[in-house]
Formats: sequence, C-alpha cells, structure tokens
Amino acid sequence: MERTLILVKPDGVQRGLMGEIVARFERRGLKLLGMKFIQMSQELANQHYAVHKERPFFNDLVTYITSGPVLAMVWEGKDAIAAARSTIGATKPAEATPGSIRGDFGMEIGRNLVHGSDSPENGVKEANLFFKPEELVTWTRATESWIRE
Ligand code: D4T
Repeated sequence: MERTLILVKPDGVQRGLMGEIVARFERRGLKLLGMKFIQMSQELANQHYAVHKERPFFNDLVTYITSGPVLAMVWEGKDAIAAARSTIGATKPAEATPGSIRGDFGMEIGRNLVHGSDSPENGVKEANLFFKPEELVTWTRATESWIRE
C-alpha cells in the first residue's frame, strides 16, 4: 500500500475548490486516512519544499504555499502515488490533460492548485511531516471489494 500527501494549495482554498478536489480523489477509489485545514508555517514550508531549496523559484514557492490556509490530506491505496498524480495532472496546468484537476481549473505553474507526493518514499515522509501517527485513521471501507479485485 502506498500513501500520498495531498495539499489543496491556497489558491484552491480561496477559489472554493476544496470539495471538488476532495471528491476527485474519493471517487477515484483512494482511501482517506487523515485531513486537516491548516495555515502552514514558514518552517513547515521550508521543510516540505527542501528539495527545491537551490531552485530560483524556491522563495516564490514558499510565499505561495504560506499565503493562506491549505487543506492537507493523506490518501492510501495500491499505486496511490501514480493514481493521485494522474488525477492532479501535469505540473504546468496549461499542459495538463483536460479531466485532471490542473487541466480543468489551472493556468499557471505558480497557481497549480494541488500538491501530490512524487514517490512512495516521499509519500510516507511527507505524511509524517504533516500528520502525527494518531491523526491518521485505520478503517475498513465497506465498498473495498467493489474498488479492488
Ligand atoms: P507539487 O510538488 O507542488 O505537487 O508539484 P509537482 O510535483 O507537480 O512539481 P515539482 O515538484 O517539479 O515542483 C514543485 C512546485 O514548484 C513549482 N515550480 C516548479 C515552479 O514554480 N517553477 C518551476 O520551474 C518548477 C519546475 C510548481 C510546483
């Protein structure tokens, strides 16, 4: 089983797209383990985007992600990373496939609405960065056998 940290970024929150975005992961068949609405601190943003520290867009990235509240979630499933990333769409929304979140709602890389972990290792790492173990719920989904063989 893989885990992915999904963030509805400040633009998604401000534009009233939280419900729309959550619904897409839910309908896809991923299982929600935890969710919280938070204002990210500078420190958390620096940690979350540490891999981009040397990139020219790093400061803009931190300013953007801390510019308002975000909805942080952990979703679980077999192949959760790939499934979530295809639901999200390409990093540059102008190139994202219609039907993906960024392809349906986005225009700019600096306003790309959603974050999703890019590997199983980062999924676990990022879930642990945003959530304490007791904030993630272990539960049985009644529809499991209709989603998974
Ligand atoms: P996130 O991490 O937000 O889910 O985005 P992606 O996984 O799709 O893309 P990424 O890690 O390559 O980039 C992280 C973040 O940086 C912004 N960015 C990226 C940017 O502003 N300019 C750039 O040239 C790149 C490559 C967008 C997403």
